[in-house]
Amino acid sequence: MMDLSGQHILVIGLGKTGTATARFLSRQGAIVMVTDEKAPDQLKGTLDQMQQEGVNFRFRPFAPDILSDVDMVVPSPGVAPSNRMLTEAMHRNKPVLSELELACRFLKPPMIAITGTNGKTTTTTLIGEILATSGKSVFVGGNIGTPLIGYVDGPQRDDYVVVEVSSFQLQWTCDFRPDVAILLNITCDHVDYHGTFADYRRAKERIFKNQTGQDLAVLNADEEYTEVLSQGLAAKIACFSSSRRLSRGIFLDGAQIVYRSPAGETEMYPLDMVKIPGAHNIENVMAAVLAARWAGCRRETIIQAVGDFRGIVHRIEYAGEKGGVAFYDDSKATNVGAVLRALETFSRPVVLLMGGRDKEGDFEVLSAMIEKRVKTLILFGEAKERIKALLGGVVKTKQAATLREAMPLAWCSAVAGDVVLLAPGCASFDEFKDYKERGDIFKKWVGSLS
Ligand code: UMA
Repeated sequence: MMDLSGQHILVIGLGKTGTATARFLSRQGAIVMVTDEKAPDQLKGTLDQMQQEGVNFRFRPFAPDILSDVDMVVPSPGVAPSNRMLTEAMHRNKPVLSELELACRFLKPPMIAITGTNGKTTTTTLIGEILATSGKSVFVGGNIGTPLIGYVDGPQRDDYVVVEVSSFQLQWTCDFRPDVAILLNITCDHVDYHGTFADYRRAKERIFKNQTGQDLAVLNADEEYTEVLSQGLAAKIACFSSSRRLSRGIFLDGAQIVYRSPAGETEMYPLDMVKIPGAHNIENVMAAVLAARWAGCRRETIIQAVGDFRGIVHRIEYAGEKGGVAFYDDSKATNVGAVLRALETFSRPVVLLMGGRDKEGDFEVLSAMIEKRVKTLILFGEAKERIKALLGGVVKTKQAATLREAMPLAWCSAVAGDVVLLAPGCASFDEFKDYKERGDIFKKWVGSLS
């Protein structure tokens, strides 16, 4: 454990992570400074709340000269590595630690960490459900909602912690070492933040960096990077595959999911226990089963918990039906890989709502799938012109300024038997607070139709 008392620590960003970090650091006796791009009057509610809670901190303006007084910097995940405060901190050789890194130095229970471009939230939640069904007490958090630093600030009495970790949180880790680390998949995302796809990928792969032979690394055998990556890992490796049989690990074989333990024993799980739609969800379930078996959960309990699991809100969520048209909310599809997965889920013609704030996604990757599944593409938001330039020639395309204006266009373009799918492939911030608000607006609109 690290002694933080008397250390001058700067927390950048006062969202969920920054406030939880400041609270923790203050209790540890650190001299806490906080800063945010926003002006103090915009943060008034947050600052008042922290004061009421007795957090001992000082607010400093967002300017590099405040770095001269600090021993360490803890950036919020949303602060990109190219941010001038962070480049200046690096320039001055100030240690930069993510909240995740700080938290893991104080964490007591064994940790299962999940990353990947898509499926993190589903897999994290499902592992939590399986462990709980098995009678184990568990904290589920991280990128999914409650930062890990908030957890280590408490009594830490659980048997396990299951954390969804993002590339943003992994970026500034050095000693972070999960007992089980799961990397579900990597496709293009967050290039605007990391700079390049290679940097994004390197950040994700940091999840395995400090693991030893006592730990477990869970990898997707169907990803081309897996073979090379696994050669460099110190951890025990367990793979999952939905396309081929494996001698160890877990794979899909017809109507069965087959698990082969490290000792070579075989266990069967019926595929129809999986109630959440889409081929990608079978992969998420397989990864979850590997983690659950590692934690000693029994096969029968796993089957029960997977069978009871109905998925995540805003993740290919059924939103209603009107005149034979089915509506699905996949507002959580904020990158191209997620849109691909959503489209793969449907065999019916799709009217696809796409757009929002561009994250420099490689939209052209969608071309073949859009040609195959989509009858009309409805584009909206800041990204609409770029998506139109890349995909407009593939299928019939319509445009609207905002999602709110695009939704009626989608309804007019659909006939009985079609699916209207909101899978924006972009961030929501040009029109909404977050993807949740975007999905809620969509579902409310669907509700108003029927
Ligand atoms: N800020 C700055 N400068 C910047 C960026 C942000 O001052 O350059 C300030 C903002 O003005 C704001 C605060 O920082 O006041 C917000 O910090 P933040 O964006 O890091 O958000 P948090 O509220 O701390 O939420 C973060 C995660 N957000 C991001 O990674 C962008 C949440 O994941 C996570 O649930 C939460 O910590 C708890 O762990 C959200 C997310 O979108 C869901 N994650 C990405 C994803 O899943 O794709 C990675």
